[in-house]
Amino acid sequence: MYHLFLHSQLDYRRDIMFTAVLVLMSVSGINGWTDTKVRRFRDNFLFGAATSAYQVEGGWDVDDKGENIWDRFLHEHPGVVADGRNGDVACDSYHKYQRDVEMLRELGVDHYRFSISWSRILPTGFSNEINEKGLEYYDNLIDELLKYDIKPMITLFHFDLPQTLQDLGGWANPLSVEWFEDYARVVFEKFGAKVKYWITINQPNSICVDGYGGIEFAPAVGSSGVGDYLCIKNVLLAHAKAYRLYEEEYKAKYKGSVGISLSVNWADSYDNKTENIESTDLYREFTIGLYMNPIWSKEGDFPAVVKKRVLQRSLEQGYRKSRLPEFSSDEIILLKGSADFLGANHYTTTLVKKAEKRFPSPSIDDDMGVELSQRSEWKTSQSSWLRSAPYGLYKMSIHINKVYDYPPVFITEHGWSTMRGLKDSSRVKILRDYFNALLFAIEDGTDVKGYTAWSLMDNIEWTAGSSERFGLYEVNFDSKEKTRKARLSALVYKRIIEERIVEENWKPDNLNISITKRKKYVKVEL
Ligand code: PNW
Repeated sequence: MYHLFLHSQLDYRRDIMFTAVLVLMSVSGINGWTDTKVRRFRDNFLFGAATSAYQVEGGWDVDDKGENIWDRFLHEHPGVVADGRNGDVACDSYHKYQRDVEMLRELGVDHYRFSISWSRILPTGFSNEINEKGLEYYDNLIDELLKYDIKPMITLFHFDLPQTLQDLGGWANPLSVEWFEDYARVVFEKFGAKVKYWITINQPNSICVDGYGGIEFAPAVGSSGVGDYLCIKNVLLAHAKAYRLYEEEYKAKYKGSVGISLSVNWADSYDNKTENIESTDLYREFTIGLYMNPIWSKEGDFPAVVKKRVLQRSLEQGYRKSRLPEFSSDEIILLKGSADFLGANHYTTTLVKKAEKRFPSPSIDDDMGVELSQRSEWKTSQSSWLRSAPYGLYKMSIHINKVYDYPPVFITEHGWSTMRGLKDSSRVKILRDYFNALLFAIEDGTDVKGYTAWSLMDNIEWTAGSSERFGLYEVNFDSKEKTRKARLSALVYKRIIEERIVEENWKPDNLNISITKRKKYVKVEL
């Protein structure tokens, strides 16, 4: 068994056997790993925690903040939120950021990933009017982090577009590319000297597929199979423009790095039938390739199979050209290589089968023609879409290495949802299992710079409100103070950060957490 785990980068057989071992282990419920080697996270591996502006800040209309699409969506449709709780107050981090930084110090993390609310600093959406009070909030937060040697990692856009810009079509309008670049310039100008890790945009697939194609996410446009593709093109170009802006005007001076966070869940074929294996390849191109190919592939552009498929369906449906818009040759060049690292948001794995039924058209579902499921043996969370399959993190990493030639990766999100309660043993198990899979991925050559837990604390889980809790800290939303308390997983995470290894049986004596001195680690060069 143990030769299986010897270091080799491209041993595909090993990859398959590894998967088989993990599947067997997860199916049979065996805990732990079959070899005895202790794998360590190297000293300069960065551990962090993440949140996003709408989900934690609150203060939705204070100090001249402008309205954004999530404010509007949940005010106009309160019924869409599972428990009716929206982001008006959320965790009140707008007023409680010092407590947030205290929690980060308790955990002993190296970095904090948070996002800036565009309409808080540019209330009109444009850079004609800069809200100093909004800037001051982020400046205070950044200074508080730096005071304790915690690196800020800023996401410029995490779903909350200014409503003024949505009124002009939002991400479906090609001018959104310029609007975003202007906004990015304001932020780089103000915070470039203090912040070295930047993420332009979080999860284009959620923004576009759920918000423009579907109606489950703000702005709920519902332009299925058309608006989603327009949005994807513009969001990717907006990312690239912001990347080039930093590269040309700030990089030499500030030496920071800029990436984009993509949803990179894994997808496996339901079984060994050729048609299902082919459908799985296609599904990966639609969910990973569509976003990665323009930036990381040698030839650039959307994946050829996706272009072919959407064109074919579009013509059959009577469109004169493909519903997937084209990139010009200049745009292809602009996008190629426009990231210093891949921000990987990885949560779960799905199984793919060729669809027997037809989907309403036009739609991405119809273009892909696949049916999705998950194994019933995989442990369930509080979110319907989220089951635990740690081997998927390993397989996703190997896939990306093979197809995109070992890009530098930062895990910018990974997490697990529970109900209320401090004894979150399911989250502890998932953390350990996924860390083990990550250590294997690193051993097999994946260039992972760091890991960011989603989330530092319970927050507004979009339309799930506070019914699905992702926090290492529990938040009491009913209290005026929005009191935060460490969960068991917070203590386990702290221990992993300290020891750099995963100890299957470690338990704290109690749930008290306190600030301890952090070791000094070597600076990471991305
Ligand atoms: C991410 N999926 O969304 C978002 O970036 C966060 O804002 C969110 O709170 C967090 O994950 C938890 O949901 C996702 O279906 C939404 O696999 C859906 C999926 C993954 C991530």
